[in-house]
Amino acid sequence: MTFTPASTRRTAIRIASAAAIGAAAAAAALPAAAATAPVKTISMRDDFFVRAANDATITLKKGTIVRFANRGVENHNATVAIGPVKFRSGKILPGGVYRKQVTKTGKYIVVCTIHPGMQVNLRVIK
Ligand SMILES: [Cu+2]
Repeated sequence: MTFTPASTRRTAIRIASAAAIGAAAAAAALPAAAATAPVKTISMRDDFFVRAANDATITLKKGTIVRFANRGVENHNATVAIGPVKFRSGKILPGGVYRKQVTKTGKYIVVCTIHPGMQVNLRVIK
């Protein structure tokens, strides 16, 4: 299949439009109050949650939107094993992101149920 320069241009415009629509849909999915909320990205690799070596617990302010970003090549998930609010991401594909706004203070132990030992501890403070 060959592309003329004109069809290549159209394709590029379509892709840009789809990206804009996707971003708008993602923004609409979050509550209005979340628009100004702080965001903390926690990367997931094969097979661990990325955190500073000397930081056993990641401390977050209540209201923070946590982005669990799968930067590995395997599927992962973020599931609260122990915590004041239970949430489970479901399968996060490589390159995928799961967002969760933490609205209750306390200690959360978040695991990936696919990989035993894959865990991150969160402390949510006022
Ligand atoms: Cu995993």
